[in-house]
Amino acid sequence: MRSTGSWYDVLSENGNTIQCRVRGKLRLEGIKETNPIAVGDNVSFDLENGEGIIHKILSRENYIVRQSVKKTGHSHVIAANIDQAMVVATLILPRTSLGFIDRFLVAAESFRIPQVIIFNKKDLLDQETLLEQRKLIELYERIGVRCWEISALEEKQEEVLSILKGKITLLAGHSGVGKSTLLNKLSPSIEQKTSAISDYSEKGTHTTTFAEMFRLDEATRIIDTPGIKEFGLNDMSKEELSDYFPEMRELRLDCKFGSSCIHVNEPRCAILDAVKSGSIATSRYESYFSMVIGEDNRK
Ligand SMILES: Nc1nc2c(ncn2[C@@H]2O[C@H](COP(=O)(O)OP(=O)(O)OP(=O)(O)O)[C@@H](O)[C@H]2O)c(=O)[nH]1
Ligand SMILES: [Mg+2]
Ligand SMILES: [Zn+2]
Repeated sequence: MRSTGSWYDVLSENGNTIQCRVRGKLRLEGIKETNPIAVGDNVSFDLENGEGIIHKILSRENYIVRQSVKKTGHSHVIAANIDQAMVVATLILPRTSLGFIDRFLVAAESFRIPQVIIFNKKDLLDQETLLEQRKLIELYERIGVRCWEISALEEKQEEVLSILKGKITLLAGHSGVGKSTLLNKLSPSIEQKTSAISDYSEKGTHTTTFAEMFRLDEATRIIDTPGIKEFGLNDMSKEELSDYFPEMRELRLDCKFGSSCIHVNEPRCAILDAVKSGSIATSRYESYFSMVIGEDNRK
């Protein structure tokens, strides 16, 4: 359910929360990560004098990683075994870039985790920015991402609750977009700390410092996470990246170079043609391009 350093709060099968530690080395094959156990992981443990000793992490159905602050090639698993991934974005205070949203969507799409975008702080938008937001919603809904515009300051969050019902949802986004504020509105028993955006940088102040899973009801769980700057794209080749852009997935079969086309400057590339004709949004292609040529993604 949560980890604060070397201790883990684990929800046991009979519904109790057990404080657990890891003894010795625990490694999940093939994953280079800074944290061995993430929120959402299923573990098995033994009880010794009232405390749990974790000896095994069960294999993960999926996970979302963020890039480690130090570029060591290591990644930090934000959460594992989720049913849907929800990114909270804001057009102002702070402004979330489309590149950030698209990276998050790709990270989730690579495991076929359904995605939701919550555009928050609607109350702060002027008419022009509201129109810009509506266009974005149209763009993302066209590619199969559910979108909502909300103000987390409002008491009733029925629409958000209906999306969450019965699922384990990861809540992610930059610091200060209102993740914890929203969570507090979803359930009266949740009391996550929130704090104002810094006047100076217009950025959040990293109020939430570790990921934690909360229970809205028996079947509904939501994971609040600390604000992040960038998502990592793990183990992804340049050739497969366009598979995780739903609007490119089918089209790429028509590229002259077939599956080896990375849609950058190849002749008779179906993706480049679609960008030219406007059927693929320029902003989406720009995100794709920066991911495919960026060195940050690959070790
Ligand atoms: N005007 C307005 N302010 C909001 C809204 N949602 C959140 N805020 C404010 O934004 C600030 C940051 O909110 P938090 O909930 O702490 O943000 P967070 O995403 O949890 O940030 P981290 O924990 O640092 O990742 C707080 O001052 C909130 O009151 C909204 O819909 N409208
Ligand atoms: Mg928070
Ligand atoms: Zn191509």
